[in-house]
Amino acid sequence: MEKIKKLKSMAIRFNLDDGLSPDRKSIKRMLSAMEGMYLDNEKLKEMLKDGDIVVYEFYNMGLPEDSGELGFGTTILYPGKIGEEYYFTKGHFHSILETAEIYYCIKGNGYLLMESPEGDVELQELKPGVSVYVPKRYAHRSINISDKEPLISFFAYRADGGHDYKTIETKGFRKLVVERNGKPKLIDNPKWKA
Ligand code: M6P
Ligand code: ZN
Repeated sequence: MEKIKKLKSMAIRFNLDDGLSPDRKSIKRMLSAMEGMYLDNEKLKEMLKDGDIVVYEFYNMGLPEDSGELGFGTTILYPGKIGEEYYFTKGHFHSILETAEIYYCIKGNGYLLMESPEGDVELQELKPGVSVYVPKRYAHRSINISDKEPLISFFAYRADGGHDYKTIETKGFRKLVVERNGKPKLIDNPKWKA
């Protein structure tokens, strides 16, 4: 009889002010890891000359990646722009496409951009106290539209859902959120490859 591995409960602290946890190490996504994802890649490379930057950081609790578990943690997306494009997370489909995700915004102001393989696009505003449901099948990317505050959200998804970056890395999202006349604007991605 296989010995059932007893899982222990755990209490993890996420600071409401900066979203960081004193109990776990965050995974940092550097600007150098975002090459080719922004419209103005020349600008990105120019910015890198002054040194690499943490664009966002998030947590993985390292729980067993099975359908009965949940992946959860915070994402802290720092303020900034590359050309007219606000900082964003890479964005991904789940490797098990039919798995959803929830976000709960703790601080800042931004958007959650979502798109299905069939081309449906959904945009939801993220601000403190707002929880957003990401339906299964939808790729999702957070976008920080503040010029001074980090966008901090708590998330949870099925632990075996996985992350498929390939599609987004090669094709990008169909839509982008850029700053025009000082305001966020949803535009078609001129570089989107069908
Ligand atoms: C959210 C969640 C995580 C994801 C993180 C970083 O917090 O969806 O699963 O890893 O954002 O985004 P990405 O994986 O697209 O870089
Ligand atoms: Zn996800």
